[in-house]
Parts: sequence; structure tokens; C-alpha cells
Amino acid sequence: MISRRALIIGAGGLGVAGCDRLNESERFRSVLRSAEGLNMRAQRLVMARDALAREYSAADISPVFRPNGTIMPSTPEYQGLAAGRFADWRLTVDGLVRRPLSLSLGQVQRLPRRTQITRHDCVEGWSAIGKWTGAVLGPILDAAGLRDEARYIVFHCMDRFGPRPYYESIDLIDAFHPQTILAYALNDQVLPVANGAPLRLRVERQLGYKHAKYLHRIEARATLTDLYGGRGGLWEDTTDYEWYAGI
Ligand SMILES: Nc1nc2c(c(=O)[nH]1)N[C@H]1C(S)=C(S)[C@@H](COP(=O)(O)O)O[C@H]1N2
Ligand SMILES: [Mo]
Repeated sequence: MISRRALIIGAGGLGVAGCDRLNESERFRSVLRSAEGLNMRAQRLVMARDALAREYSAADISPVFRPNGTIMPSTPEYQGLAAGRFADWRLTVDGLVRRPLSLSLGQVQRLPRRTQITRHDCVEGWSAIGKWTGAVLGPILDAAGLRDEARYIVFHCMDRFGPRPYYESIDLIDAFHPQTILAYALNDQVLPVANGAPLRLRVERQLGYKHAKYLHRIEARATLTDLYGGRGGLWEDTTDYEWYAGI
């Protein structure tokens, strides 16, 4: 585990590391642009991946942001953490990283943040517009230092469906998307338990089930096939939900 000072330095250096990564993807795209035989459709698909999701105005915010799936994790561990207002909760960032992190909620709240008003679309057929504030994921991954083999970011949650913990995963394009945040506030209030307290993913170019709630661990991995059911998420493992749920 790295010290708090190292984390602050890591997060401060983020601007630079973040630009490097964007440059990398800019280079990546220009390679693709010049590649022979690549059709316009594939090019558009690549370009579209880092477009921003639409953001709304305060007047558009839904009166109630409907909670869905787990609304109160049933484990004694979670309920103990919630009773202590998450003072003892930690977010672990590990796996294929050079500097594993263990962050308190206060530390997460002091990292570079973003606020965005976006529409959440659940595959079950409802949508809601909410205002989210959270730590930008990219700088956290840069502070942890992804190893070259890392291809996916896995979000481990504190709730279970029977014996199965909820989990989700995204690729590095979504992980470093500027609107991908670890949210601790909804509509300017502390994130409610029903919506994933103390911390939940917002990955705004993806459908609702990708937005993992009740986070406690973020893991960088080279593959997803050797984790749980091998399809990268609880619903992907147990239903016909697609792993890539881009909108
Ligand atoms: N840990 C966890 N994350 C989850 C779920 C869940 O049951 N557990 N449900 C998913 C689904 S299907 C949706 S639509 C959204 C709902 O988020 P909300 O409760 O804030 O509306 O969370 C997603 N993330
Ligand atoms: Mo959903």
C-alpha cells in the first residue's frame, strides 16, 4: 500500500499522465485513420467511443432517482459499515497495478472530481436523470499505475445475489473516459444506500447494469474469462445481458 503523500503526488501528477494517455489514444486513432482497408464504419465506431454522453440542466433532474436491483446489501459487513457512516470502509485498487491503493471515503472525496447531470437507462425499460458528483476514475488508475498487461477494470461490489457477489467490468477506453466517475453524491446529497453508498460507478456511455453500486474493490486485469462466470459481470454470467452495453 502506498502512503497518503504518495497518493496525493500521484493524483497531482495525474494531469500529465492523463494527457499521455489521451495522446496515446490520439496516436492510436491516427494510426487507425491511416490504416489501409479500414472502412469508414469501423473508424466511426472507434471515434465514437470517447464522445461525451449528453449532459442535462438542473431543470431536467428527475424528482426521484429510482433505485433498482439491490437497495440494501444484506451482509452484516455492509450493515456494520453503513451504521458507522462508512468511516471504516476502504476502496482497494489492486490487480495489475504497480502501486496498490487503499483509500478512505475522505481520501476519495479529495481526489479530482467531476459533476454531471446525465440520463440513466435501465434495460428493464425506465430512465432517470440525476446529478452525480464523484472522483474521476482515470486519475485514480494513473496514481495506481496500470501495468502494460492490464486490459479491463473490474468493479467488485459488497452486495450478493445468493452466493454471487455483484461485479462488473469495463475496458480501458471507458475507464479513462472523462465522464467515468466513482460517485459519492447524487443530486448534491450524500449518495443514498439505495443508490449504492458509499461509492458507485457512473459509466455514462453504458446501460444501467454496468453502473456498479456498493464498490469496495477495483481490480485491473488482463482477462475476464478466469473470473467468476467468465463473462465480466454478474448479469452477463447469469442472463443474456451483453458485456458491452454501449449507448
Ligand atoms: N452492486 C450493484 N450494482 C448495481 C445493481 C445491483 O443490484 N447491485 N443494479 C444495477 C442496475 S440493473 C441498475 S439499473 C442500476 C440502478 O442504479 P440505482 O439503484 O441508483 O437506480 O444499478 C446497477 N448496479
Ligand atoms: Mo438496470
